[in-house]
Amino acid sequence: MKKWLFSTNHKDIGTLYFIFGIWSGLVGSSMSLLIRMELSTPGTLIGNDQIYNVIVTSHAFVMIFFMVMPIMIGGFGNWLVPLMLGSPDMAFPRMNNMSFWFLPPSLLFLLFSSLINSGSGTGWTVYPPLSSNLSHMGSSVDLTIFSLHLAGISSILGAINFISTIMNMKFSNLNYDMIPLFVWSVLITAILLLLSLPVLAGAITMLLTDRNLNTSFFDPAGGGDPILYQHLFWFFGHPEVYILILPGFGIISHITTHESSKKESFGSLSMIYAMISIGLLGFIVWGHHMFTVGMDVDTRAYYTSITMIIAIPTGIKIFSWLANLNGAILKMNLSIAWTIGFIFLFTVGGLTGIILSNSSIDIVLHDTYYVVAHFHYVLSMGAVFAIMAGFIHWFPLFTGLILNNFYLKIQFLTMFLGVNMTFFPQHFLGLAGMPRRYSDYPDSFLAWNIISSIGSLISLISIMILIFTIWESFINKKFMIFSLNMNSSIEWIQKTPPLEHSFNELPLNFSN
Ligand code: HAS
Ligand code: CU
Repeated sequence: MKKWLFSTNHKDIGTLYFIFGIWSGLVGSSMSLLIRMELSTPGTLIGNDQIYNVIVTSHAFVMIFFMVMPIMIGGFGNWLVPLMLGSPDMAFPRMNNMSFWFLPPSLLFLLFSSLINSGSGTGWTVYPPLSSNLSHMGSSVDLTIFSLHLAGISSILGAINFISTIMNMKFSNLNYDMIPLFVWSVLITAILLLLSLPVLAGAITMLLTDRNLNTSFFDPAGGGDPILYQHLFWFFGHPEVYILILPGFGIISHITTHESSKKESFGSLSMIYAMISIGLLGFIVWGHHMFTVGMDVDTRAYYTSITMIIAIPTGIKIFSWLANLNGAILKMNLSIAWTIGFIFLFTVGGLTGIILSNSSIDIVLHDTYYVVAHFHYVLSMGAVFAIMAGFIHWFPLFTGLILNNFYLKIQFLTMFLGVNMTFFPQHFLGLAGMPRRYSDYPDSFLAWNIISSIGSLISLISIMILIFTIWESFINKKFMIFSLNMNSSIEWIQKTPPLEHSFNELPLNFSN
């Protein structure tokens, strides 16, 4: 057995997470292309609606639990948090390795669940009664639930590790207000994970016993209530969407500061408070996913108002990033291109979120493509753009190698075109009433769907260029030279003030 597979070193484990996340990203992208192929033609291509829904469900799970979370928290978090804190490793290095190794079997269970019986065509929300044993007999949904249990254990262990590391292993004279923003974002993300995942675990375990042990938590015939499941799911589900974006916020803060050569992030302390507010508010807005269940008008007013309040701390972040960039002479390298792309397109997605938070509007738009457009703007163009920016920014640190700038430029332009062409028309489809999670649609929706599907093919080309660029870098082995000469490394340090403790060791640590 290869030794590094069982390594307890935070960098090795971070690299394992990156490899795993990139591989899952390819799996999830393949599924998304199947979805777009089905929808590029009216009528049916796959020929089986259950299979179509299974693909939609797996696409969401793979992208959320096996691509974005492992790369952002597992990859960037493990690599950078100890370095930025000046600590030798994570607090529990062996548990860190175990967190990673829960994921491959979890992914396998998820993928196997679609190979046995008729698969889980429940959507990532797994609502009963669709997910109960009448509509989904066989063991697919049970296997999906088990997969989520494993992924949940992995994340909870990881969260405990990050919280312990950040609170106990930081440089002794590093106060909390001096901790780099990325580390803060990971700390808040970890707390969100620790508080929300057990609720999901409870909900899916109750579903499991409803399916197999004759309980009736969610079955009115036995005195239960399917709405209870929705409350439990979204008490996890809404914090989860901020789990997916907060580490991205941290990455963007670092890159805007670094690229504009400023001494510190604009409004560093208010950025910390903004992230804390987003984290806290994220726990009390879940009802905006359930406006159509028949809530009374006061409850709707509450969820609408409290949801809109999240625009305030998020606006503080957007405007602080812009202030960070203000007046800077930017060398337009590719990590800043992805960063500016992030700021613009994440804002577009955030604004459609504010529109959806209006309960009366949401009753019309719920379960339409407008929602799909909203969350792909904040995820495919928010989370993924932040990942790309961070990956390009720190690739030389992770590997010692340089990525070819020309290829990266083509890749950025094709991706920017591809994702916007895929998802912008989905706003129109949603407003026209096209529902999500159906494989067929009236002919009047054809034109925008074709444009959307062509956009997805352009994104596919972009992903291929990215893979080629990474391959080319490893093959050509162009090393980044970090000079041991004090002056030049000091210059590097000065451009990245929050990292000064860690980057002192930069030239030496490629191999350990
Ligand atoms: Fe969302 C559904 C509302 C942020 C992800 N969201 C989803 C789903 C996902 C998701 C995955 O209220 C679908 C789940 C499913 O499968 O059913 N979302 C919001 C709001 C915000 C928001 C208000 N979402 C995110 C982030 C995500 C994410 C971040 C992941 C990364 N979302 C909703 C609602 C639904 C929803 C409804 C349910 C829809 C339905 O029917 O199912 C906010 O956090 C966004 C804040 C950001 C901004 C932009 C920057 C702020 C500036 C300040 C000025 C702006 C102001 C607003 C003052 C607002 C620049 C003015 C308003 C104007 C219109 C001009
Ligand atoms: Cu939400």
